[in-house]
Amino acid sequence: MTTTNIHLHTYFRSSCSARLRIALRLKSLPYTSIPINLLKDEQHDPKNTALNPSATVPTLILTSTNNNPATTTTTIIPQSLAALEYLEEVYPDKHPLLPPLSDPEARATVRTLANIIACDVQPVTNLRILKRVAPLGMDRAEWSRGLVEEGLQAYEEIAVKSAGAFSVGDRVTLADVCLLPAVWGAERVGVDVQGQYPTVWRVKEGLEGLEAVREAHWRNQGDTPEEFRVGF
Ligand SMILES: N[C@@H](CCC(=O)N[C@@H](CS)C(=O)NCC(=O)O)C(=O)O
Repeated sequence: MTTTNIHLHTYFRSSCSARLRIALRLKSLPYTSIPINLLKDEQHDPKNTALNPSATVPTLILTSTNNNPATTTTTIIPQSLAALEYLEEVYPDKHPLLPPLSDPEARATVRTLANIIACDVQPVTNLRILKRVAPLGMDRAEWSRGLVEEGLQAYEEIAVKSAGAFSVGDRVTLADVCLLPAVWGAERVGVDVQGQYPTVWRVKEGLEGLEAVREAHWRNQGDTPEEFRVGF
């Protein structure tokens, strides 16, 4: 019998890490967290960059063994969307996070929404970008706020047509998995999510009611400092 152990390089406040934490919990896949402290620059430590040449989190590591150690295989995925798609392909029946293949339009909508967050918003509001704009006299929160608002506006305009209980229909999808951590980030920089994006807000409220999401919440991680554990 083959056993797979899963490790996740993660930082409690990293939205990209939270995507994986939520997906792993929804799929009931146990994993071990390896904290990488971005504020201590541990993402640039050779122990991290050996696995993640982009010097980021998350990194998903899957080690599969059967009774013969010579056949142990290790899969290392240092990009969150690739890791989410991998989990979907390898564990499609465990809480599917994409609509069925028979509905390519809904699958495209899920990927469109996920990409708004993962390709349009997160890269330009990432820590390494904030470090570069700060010396130019730009306020970090203000920089992020405008970019997050543009992204959530685009998300809202699509989701208002596609949403049921969640962003696309009534099941949690990869779109939601990307959205929720982005909303947590938006709240941190003072975006009025509830007032400006009613569909996004309703979906966020539904997601936060799920046990798997509570377990994956940024306030509820092993590396979350005590002062942020409010409510958990
Ligand atoms: N495209 C990458 C982005 C990863 C990324 O930027 N992660 C952030 C945390 S959400 C990070 O590690 N930032 C560290 C830095 O900017 O130095 C992914 O989706 O995995």
